[in-house]
Amino acid sequence: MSEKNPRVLILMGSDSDWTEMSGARDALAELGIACDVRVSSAHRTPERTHKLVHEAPGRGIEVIICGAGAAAHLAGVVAASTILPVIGVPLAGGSTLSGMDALLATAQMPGGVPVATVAIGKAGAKNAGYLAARIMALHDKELARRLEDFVAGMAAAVEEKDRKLQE
Ligand code: RP5
Repeated sequence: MSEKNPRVLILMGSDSDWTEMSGARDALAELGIACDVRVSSAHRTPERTHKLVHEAPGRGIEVIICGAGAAAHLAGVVAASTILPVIGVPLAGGSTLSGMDALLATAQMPGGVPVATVAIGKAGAKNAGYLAARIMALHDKELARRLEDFVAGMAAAVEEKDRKLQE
């Protein structure tokens, strides 16, 4: 699922992760950011994962989002192989521990190898997309304006809900 001129690489440990991870792509699309979505596992395809990560800067990728469940080492392995910002999404699917295992595996990185870890599951995936946008907006004024509009739109939606409640 590759869009033209992607700025964000979304990696998932398995295609079974897409139900939870699609929110990251949706958030990026909402802000007009192209992404490349790939299935690659830290455990089952370590060489393929390293290749995708090493090729990323040359392809114009600015941020990498990784989603994995259970023994979720994908984000950590990716962060160990690049200096691009890496956002980790712990996933609940495929886990008997509701994603707590993935949360700890993603967040508990050793000093010097950061993974920006978001919430478990769909909410985390959406926020991974918005966080990637905020990182890129630091050097992209047009994107920063779109983010300001998005935030203003959210505030307006809350006010509208309250207005309707008062009717
Ligand atoms: C993890 O194991 C994947 O990210 C997925 O969340 C989980 C189960 O993978 P499948 O067995 O569905 O391929 O590595």
